Amino acid sequence: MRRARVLNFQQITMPYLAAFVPSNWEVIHIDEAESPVDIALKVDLVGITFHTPSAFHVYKLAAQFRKRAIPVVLGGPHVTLMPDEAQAYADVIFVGEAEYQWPQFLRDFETGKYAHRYSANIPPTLEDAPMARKELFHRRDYTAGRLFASRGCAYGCDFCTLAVMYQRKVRKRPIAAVAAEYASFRGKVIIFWDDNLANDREYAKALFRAIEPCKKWWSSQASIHAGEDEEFLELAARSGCKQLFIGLESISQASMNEVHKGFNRVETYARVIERIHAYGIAVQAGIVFGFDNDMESIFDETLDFLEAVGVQNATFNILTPYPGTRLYQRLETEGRILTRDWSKYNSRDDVVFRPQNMSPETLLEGYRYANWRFYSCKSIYQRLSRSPVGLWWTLPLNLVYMSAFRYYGQ
Ligand code: B12
Repeated sequence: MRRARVLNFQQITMPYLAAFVPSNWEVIHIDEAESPVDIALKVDLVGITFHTPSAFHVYKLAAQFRKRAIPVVLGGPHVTLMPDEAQAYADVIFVGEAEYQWPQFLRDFETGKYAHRYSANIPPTLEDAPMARKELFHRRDYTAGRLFASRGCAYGCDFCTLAVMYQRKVRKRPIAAVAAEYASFRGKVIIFWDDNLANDREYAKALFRAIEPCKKWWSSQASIHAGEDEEFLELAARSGCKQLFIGLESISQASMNEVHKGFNRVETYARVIERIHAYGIAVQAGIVFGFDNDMESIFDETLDFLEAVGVQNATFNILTPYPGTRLYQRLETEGRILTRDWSKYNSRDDVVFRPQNMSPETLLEGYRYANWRFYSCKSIYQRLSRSPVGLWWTLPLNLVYMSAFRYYGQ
């Protein structure tokens, strides 16, 4: 289940998997962030994708369908990370990427004989990746343009599940196919659900040239390397890039080194952000609190920095040791995992491990304080006057977040 937030993002996993389903099958797509699941649905097969925080909820949902003898197929990040656990709650599980095995399973299902586990031993090429089926999007006007060009990340940071899920193998779709999907959305605002669009900057530059004529606006996640390449930024800006989500993670170099993300050089952050702004691109900083090297002062230090450089948006997270990651293994060995209630692995409302230099309560309070301070009138004024890039949309968005944090606690 995805809790509805201020910005309710279009889910593409199931509309994408639906594109592999034979045309004589009828597909119903329910996104729980939009509407509840009717467990009395008359269907032959149920497929569910989910992240770790939704695991227990999904297991209960699966049980309700299975009670009615409807087979349930589970896949997605949590299943890939915890296959043996998920297997107990499903008729079939998909471990890893499904491009090769999903069509095979659908054929097997039609014959009535199928395996209980399909594992992606070879990472799929994505050469023939189809477009997600838009008629299954919850925004039927297709203004919510969401797609991916590449998959995977070349880096192996301890806290990130990607290195485990994709073994650091970056794959790319053909540029013409991505550009065609990009152009096919009626709306103007597009998000690339890529893990790191700066993985292969030459590929990204060719993509930017191909999508420029569409005159749409887009945003994506990218590592800090995006801001070190002037040509990347220039072509990105020309093709309509309005914001880059940059995984800064921490303003403490010791913290970055500790989790093997030492390629983030804290002393370059201000310069990189300034350079991205110079191309008219806003920065959304991804920040994580709770590393072993974080002291209680980290919250104010981080906010002082974000305000001084004029970052337009930020996503704060509480460090969360997702199962399967090196971080999880280390904290488990050190006896510091406080709970295995996956619903608490949400990075926002709960601290699931014992931090080194503060109590779990201080970490949670510090995280809340960061959101509260970042989305306060004073901070918004300070940041957006320091760097008024895209003020016409960054200001309203900041105000929406401000009211959300104040009135809805999001
Ligand atoms: C888009 C996205 C989101 C979106 C939308 C989520 C969605 N379901 O569409 C939003 C912003 C809501 C989101 C939220 C969160 N996300 Co997220 N998200 C992503 C992202 C960037 C892309 C997912 C995507 O659409 N990929 C494209 C589709 C086509 O690929 P796919 O989903 O991987 O599916 C493939 C296979 O996994 C498989 N498959 C998947 N599901 C199923 C189901 C069946 C039945 C079958 C057969 C196959 C199958 O088949 C597909 C084709 O190969 C991924 C990174 C990634 N590469 O996965 C992170 C990622 C999945 N998210 C992550 C995290 C941590 C979160 C949050 C906890 C963050 C937070 N602090 O709030 C929340 C959790 C939300 C919740 N309550 O569940 C982690 C996963 C951690 C985990 N253990 O679950 C990832 C891997 C990012 C990372 N760097 O670690 N996320």
